[in-house]
Amino acid sequence: MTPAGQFLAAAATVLVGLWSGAALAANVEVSVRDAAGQPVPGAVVFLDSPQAASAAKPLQGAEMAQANKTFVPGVLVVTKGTSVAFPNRDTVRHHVYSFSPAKTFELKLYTGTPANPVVFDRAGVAVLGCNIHDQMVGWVLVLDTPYHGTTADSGMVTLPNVPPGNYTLRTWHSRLPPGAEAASQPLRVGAGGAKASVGLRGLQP
Ligand SMILES: [Cu+2]
Repeated sequence: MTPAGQFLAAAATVLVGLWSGAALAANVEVSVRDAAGQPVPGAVVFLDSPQAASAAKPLQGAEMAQANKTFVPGVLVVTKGTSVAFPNRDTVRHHVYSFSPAKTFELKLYTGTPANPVVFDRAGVAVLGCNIHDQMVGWVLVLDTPYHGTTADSGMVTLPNVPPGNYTLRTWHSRLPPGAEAASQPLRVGAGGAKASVGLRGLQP
């Protein structure tokens, strides 16, 4: 190849790099409504694809606290492989457990923060309870994608920095029946992003 040809080839490589890189990542706007057409706040919306799975990294500093005999936050969203701390901010002891296939574990009667965090290494939903306080319930949603968000009171959420591609758009809510799959629909994201509407059925009161 001539020097000029080498230069052109290098320039083309740079252009291809820009074209396929994050420069084109765009917003995905999702609106979630229930069977009656009302906005659904607190729905977790996420985009799955092989590319998304390879881009997912464990989160740092995740925690599911207990305060005033409730789990805080009630719903914790993490990516696969994330270590979650379970600090008890109450003076009473808690005994946290999950029997869910996504993560089965037990933190026996404790105060303060247990020495070992719990590693959530499978995608899915872990439902948390406390042996002492039956009313306590919490959820850890473990995802295999970095592209996720939770709807606001308007039922809307914007997922930023999503690369173009074909995804499965999934929507989960803690008011779906226990063990229910997240709702799913295909979504194509173009260079200018995408907008999607989700109708979430079967929500419990
Ligand atoms: Cu408790």
